Amino acid sequence: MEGTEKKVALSGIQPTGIFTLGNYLGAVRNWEKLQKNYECIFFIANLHSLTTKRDATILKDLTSKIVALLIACGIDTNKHTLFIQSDISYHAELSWILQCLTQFGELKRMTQFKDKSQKNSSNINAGLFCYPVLMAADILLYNPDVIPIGIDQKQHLELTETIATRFNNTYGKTFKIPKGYIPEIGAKIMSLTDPTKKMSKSDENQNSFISILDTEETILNKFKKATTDSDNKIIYSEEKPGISNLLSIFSSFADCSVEDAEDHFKNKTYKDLKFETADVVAKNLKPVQEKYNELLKDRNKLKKICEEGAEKARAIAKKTLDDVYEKVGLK
Ligand code: AQP
Repeated sequence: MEGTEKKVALSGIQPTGIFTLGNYLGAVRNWEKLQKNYECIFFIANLHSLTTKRDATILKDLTSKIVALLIACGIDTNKHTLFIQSDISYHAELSWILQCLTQFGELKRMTQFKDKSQKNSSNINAGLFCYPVLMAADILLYNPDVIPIGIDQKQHLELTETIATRFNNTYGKTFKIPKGYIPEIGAKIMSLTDPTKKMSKSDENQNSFISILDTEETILNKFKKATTDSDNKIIYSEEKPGISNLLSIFSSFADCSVEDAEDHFKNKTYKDLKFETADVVAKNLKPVQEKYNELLKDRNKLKKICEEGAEKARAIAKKTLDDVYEKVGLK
């Protein structure tokens, strides 16, 4: 019935590694919650992951592992759409058209491009530079209402808004201007070893992140080694990035506010904070890990789920791209 349709939420994750607590708290956990009130479209952004050098077999393997992990984290593929980006060639096609509407200077300003080229100075490729335009295409193909993201993607989403507005102004109203949905807590989980940097799944230092599949023992060991500071006050403050990060993680999993977490640790030590955070993280991840191990036993089924998802998504994307082709004069 017209007017009663659910709004659409869309988000993606790169298969660059088993995802971390950062990806989970900043994105995936919110995806799970959004399913109640939105029609959701989720995808594995495997085209994006080619911006860094990788082994084809590993990429393929990680892609199905991420599918299993998302389902284990509560993505309901019976009700919502999950697909693999490269199964729909329209993403790359729209990306090209949008690149022709994006300025070099706009892409040069992207902080993620600057960070990633600094981290990987021997492979600053054009794909890495144009990544935000492919992201704009990923979004605009589906005209979603809301995009759940971590703070690190905010600048890219703003660029999507700019490109969409420019396209609409040039060729007539085509794209809905998407809105970001950034969680209050967990929007930016920081590295455990350097809490001034965000936690990333492709960080070479394994101790800097908690992987969703880490064992209880590994989780505890990583938290034990987490960088803190030299006083002993458990408070959330910009001057205490390590402690603030642990408090964010604790409160996200203990389902309380950061203030409640500060109160809980008022007369306790850094050691208590580390041990209790490790404990609540491990307890919450255990059921996800069990479900993941079960799901991974049937990779054909995972493949079928993604094929069905791609079929649904392709129909929406085709409609948008046909409209775009007509508007720009390609059809
Ligand atoms: N540390 C983080 N805190 C909160 N949210 C985060 N996200 C990523 N890191 C954090 C959010 O996770 C979603 C999926 O991210 P992605 O895999 O598509 O790309 P990314 O942002 O580049 O994530 P990584 O882990 O840092 O990957 P690599 O190491 O491959 O570059 C996004 O919504 C993101 O905001």
